[in-house]
Parts: sequence; C-alpha cells; structure tokens
Amino acid sequence: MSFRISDSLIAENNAELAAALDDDYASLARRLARRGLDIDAIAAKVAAFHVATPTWGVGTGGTRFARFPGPGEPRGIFDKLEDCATIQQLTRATPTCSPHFPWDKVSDYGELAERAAALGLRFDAVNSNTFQDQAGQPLSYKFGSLTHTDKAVREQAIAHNVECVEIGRALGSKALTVWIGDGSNFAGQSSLARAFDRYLDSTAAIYRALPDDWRMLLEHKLFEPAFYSTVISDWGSSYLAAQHLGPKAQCLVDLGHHAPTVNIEQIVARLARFGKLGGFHFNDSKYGDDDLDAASVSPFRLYLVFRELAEARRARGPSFSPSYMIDQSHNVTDPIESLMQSAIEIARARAQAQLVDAEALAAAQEANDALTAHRLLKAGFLTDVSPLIAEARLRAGGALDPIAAYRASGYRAAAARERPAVAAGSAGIV
Ligand code: RM4
Ligand code: MN
Ligand code: MN
Repeated sequence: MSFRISDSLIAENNAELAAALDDDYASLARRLARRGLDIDAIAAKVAAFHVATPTWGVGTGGTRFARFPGPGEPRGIFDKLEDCATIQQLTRATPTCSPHFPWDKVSDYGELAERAAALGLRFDAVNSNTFQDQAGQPLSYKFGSLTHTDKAVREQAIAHNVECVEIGRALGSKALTVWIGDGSNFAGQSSLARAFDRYLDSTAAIYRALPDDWRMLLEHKLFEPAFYSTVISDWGSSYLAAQHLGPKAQCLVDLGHHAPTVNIEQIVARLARFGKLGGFHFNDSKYGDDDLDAASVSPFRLYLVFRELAEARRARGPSFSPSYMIDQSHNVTDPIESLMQSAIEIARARAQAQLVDAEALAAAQEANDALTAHRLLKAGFLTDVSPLIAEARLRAGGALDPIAAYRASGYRAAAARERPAVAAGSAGIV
C-alpha cells in the first residue's frame, strides 16, 4: 500500500516522551550503578537483540472455532511484509520475518526477496506445512505426512520440505523449521515405534537436501491436532531425532507446546548443554497451544528462559546463537500491536536477564543457600527496565512508545482503505 508511517510522526511522539524518559533513564542508571551494572552497556545489548516476526501472525489467526478478521487484513505475502516492516520500523527489534509455505507462495521469489530488502527486512527460518491439504494436492495428509504409512505420501511431504529449502535459498534464509501434526487419535490406531522410524527416515531425506550452512529446526508439540499420540510430542523425541540426523539438526522450543506445569527453562538448559537448542517460538499459554502474546500470562517464565540463555551464553561463548522467533495467533487485538507488544516484552526479559550477579548466584548455589540464590535470581525480574528498553529502541531509530505511535499514525485505517476486506467465517490456524 502507498501509506507508510512518517519519520516525523515518530519523532513528534518521541519528543513528547523524551523529558520523562531522560529522567527515568538517569534514575535507573543510578540504581543499576549501585549494583555495579553499566546501563549503557546493557542498552547496547538490548538494541542488538532481534526476534523474527511470523508472516502468519500479522493476519487474524483466530481459533479452531472461528476467525473474526479485522479491517485492513493482509491479502498475501506482499501485504504481510509491509506489516512486518511497520513492526520493525517502530520497535527496531524485528528486522527479520519467518515465512510459511505454501501460505506465502509466489511465482517469483527474486521479486519477493527484493521487496523485503526494499522494506528493510530479511528472512529467518522458512516453515513447511504438511499439516493441511492444499488445493490440488494429489495425496492427503489426513493420516499423516512425513510419518504416513504410505510411502508415496511421505515422498510428497519430503518433496514439499525440499522445495521449502529451495525457496529459502532464493530468499536468503538459513534454516528450515519442520513441525508436523502427525499422530493418532485412538490407542492402537498407529504403531508408536514405526511412526517414529518413518519420521527419522523422512527427515533424513530432507536433511540430505540441506545446504551445509543451513540448520533444520525440529519443533515438538504435546498434542493437537492428534489427540491420543503425537509423533514428535516432546523435547526428548525431538532431541533423539536431532541427534540421529546430525549436527545441522537442532530442536525448536515453542513455549506453548508443553503441558502447563512443564519446566521449560530446564529443557532450554538441557538442549543448550548438548548443542541442540536451535531456536524458539515465543508466545504464551495457560492451557495448551494457546498462542497468546509473549509474557501476557507468565512473564516470570519468559524471564527464566532468558536467564538460562544468559547462562548458556556464558558457558558456550559466541557460537551459541539460537533463532528467536515469535509464533502467535491474534484473535481480539490488532496483530501489529500484539506483535510489537511481544517484541517489547521479549526485549524486557532479555534485558532483565542481564541484571543478575552471576558470580554471586553461583556462589550461593554452591553453598546451598537457597534463599539467597533465589533472591539474586529474582533481582532482574523485579527491576523495571522500561526506560532501558525504550532508550535502546530510541537509539536504534524506533519509537519510544510503538503502540501509541502506531495508533496515532492511522496505519490500520489506511490499510482498511487500501486493502479490500477478507471474507469472514473460516476457522483459523492451529
Ligand atoms: C503450529 C506450530 C507451528 C506453526 C503452526 C501454524 O502449532 O506452532 O510452529 O507453524 O502452528
Ligand atoms: Mn510454533
Ligand atoms: Mn503451535
């Protein structure tokens, strides 16, 4: 669309908030200095931290029951890129986006790459989709894809993943994320052992097609759409597969893909320890794969995940670099606002995780001083780093209050004028 948010609008919004920010930043700087922390160094780290937006997240995803699309929904990948670029323009935390195929299929990927570059975007992991049948597809995934009992179906699913790698190469991506919905709905319906064998064979065929500098991210999920058993249901299955496939295969942790009480930060620590933590899909959940906005339900859990990441970075050095991506479905909010809010909250957790005295924490742990260790760990979470992350955004050229600037810009109204309404009624994505 022709409408873009002007730099002068962002500058005007920033100017209104500048005096208060200066005050709050100086005060936080003094508080952190008392703890031996340099606020500018932490702000620089926050400014350098990026998370990818999901192209499927800028439209209203809905639920399994209904979709209530809002005005100005993106009609295809070119519109989605504009929305992702707007999120990046205001937050400066999301310079990459993660596409999903065949949803984002086009006839000319050179043109798509050029358009993204013109908008200041690059591509993160490409996602394959064998959890749905596509129009005109010869064989159905009703009873599975990469693990189907019929070799011809498996070959079709493998070919789709290999095609995704080819598309990703044209887009400058370096990773393929594979999530399958394969599983069973009845005890006895499927051989739990043979289904996993078929998964290993199929993913090995995809692995062989992977360029040397690529990664294959295996995403597990507890249940849904299969409700009795899911082939890659947990991090153990994912790890076994990644180990079996080789060094280019790693595990992807989607925060919503675990049972409610599972200790996700411990999974993060385990996978990082063995070099198999490939990436994240950030979101939040209360019951299942709710795809709620990051940190909207459990900000402490997100913080704990980032604490483990800080520990892993200390232990493993700069080679430790998982992919950070958002995976959300928006039902009652403007998706652009939700994604900006999540990017801000993820940056907040990243910043807070830097505020822990790691040496003192390790000493308290060694001395079995549980309460001191807990208080040291919690110190970061209890610090309001809002001025720090706002200042980091400002220094990177973004908006101090991205959601306020977005609302003031009239972007959504312009999108509604320039993009004809999408038909309502269909159910959303899983
Ligand atoms: C799945 C999973 C995948 C995502 C799809 C749309 O539940 O989270 O990452 O690609 O949803
Ligand atoms: Mn996911
Ligand atoms: Mn999911």
